[in-house]
Amino acid sequence: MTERLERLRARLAARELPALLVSTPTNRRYLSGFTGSAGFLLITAELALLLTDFRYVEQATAEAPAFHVRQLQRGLAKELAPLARELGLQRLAFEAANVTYQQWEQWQAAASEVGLELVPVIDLVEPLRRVKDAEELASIERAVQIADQAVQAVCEWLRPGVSERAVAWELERQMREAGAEGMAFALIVGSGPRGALPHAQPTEKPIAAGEPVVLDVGCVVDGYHSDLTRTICLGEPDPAYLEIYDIVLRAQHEAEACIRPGMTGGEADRIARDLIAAAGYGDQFGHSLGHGVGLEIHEGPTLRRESEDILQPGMVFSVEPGIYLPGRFGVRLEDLVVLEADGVRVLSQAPKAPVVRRSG
Ligand SMILES: [Mn+2]
Repeated sequence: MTERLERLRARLAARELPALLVSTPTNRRYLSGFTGSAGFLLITAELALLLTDFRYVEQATAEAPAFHVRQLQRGLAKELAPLARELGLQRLAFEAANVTYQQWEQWQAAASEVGLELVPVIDLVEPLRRVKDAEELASIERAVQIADQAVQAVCEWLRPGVSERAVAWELERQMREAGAEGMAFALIVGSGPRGALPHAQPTEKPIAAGEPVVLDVGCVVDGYHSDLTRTICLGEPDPAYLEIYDIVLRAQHEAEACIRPGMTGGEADRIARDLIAAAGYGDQFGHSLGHGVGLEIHEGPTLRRESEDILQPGMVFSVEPGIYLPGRFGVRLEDLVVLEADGVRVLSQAPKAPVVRRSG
């Protein structure tokens, strides 16, 4: 944590910002270790304060040893002016992407009382989070493993006639029982034509034999997320499905084989996109190739057409090409990978097979 704080201070100094108020929960956790749901960090070149309410003082003190914990009695808006006066703050940067308009109005009123200038900033902490350290990677790998095992178990358990919601619940149950502290997002189960909706929420629709099913699952371990998509079919598939599956699989393989450190997210995206376009389905791959995963399910870097994010060793991101045929079906395959010096290492180990055939 101390090292993270020092890297942040270097960024503050480079932008000539004397102090930063951190209000984004994931940034607060990343910088301090504090896992509670409420509180702010106030960081200057010398100070590291964690401001939280009565509920969290003891927890914050234990979890964030690099920070001096202070109890907020009346809420930050009311305590900002005296705090700024006490600390002699003249300029305070705040995270523009994580403040409500109402909060900003209240802070602004308090700041003007004491001549404090509030400076909106974006992407000050987030870039630090892109490259994972060994401990973060271990948590992600555990979350990946739990999702892999759940998908594998559910593929063995699944029978025609089971509803999408029952499948989602079984996936969730498996992951919870394997130690997940939560789901990474509302799990996606889309069967038949519903698989053409990239973010289909599970319904009571029963899954029929021969229908492609998109399963997009993930869980949380130590605050870190996993994200895994497999497309399966019970029983006899439509030949069109197998053809599409093969294109998506080749696009994913190609991207995983060719992504290198130093590429931009846009260049990585293009590897898969060009292959899918050449097969005639460019317009049916309407989302990005991937996204960073960590304390948030979607974070930097972004692997989309126009992304100029430079891919660096230690980054963890998804590689998830898909083709969606409205009214018919969809196919998406998603792995989580970690970028290493010579290319990606694929973390996801759930089998990739277009057809799950039942023997009975
Ligand atoms: Mn994803």
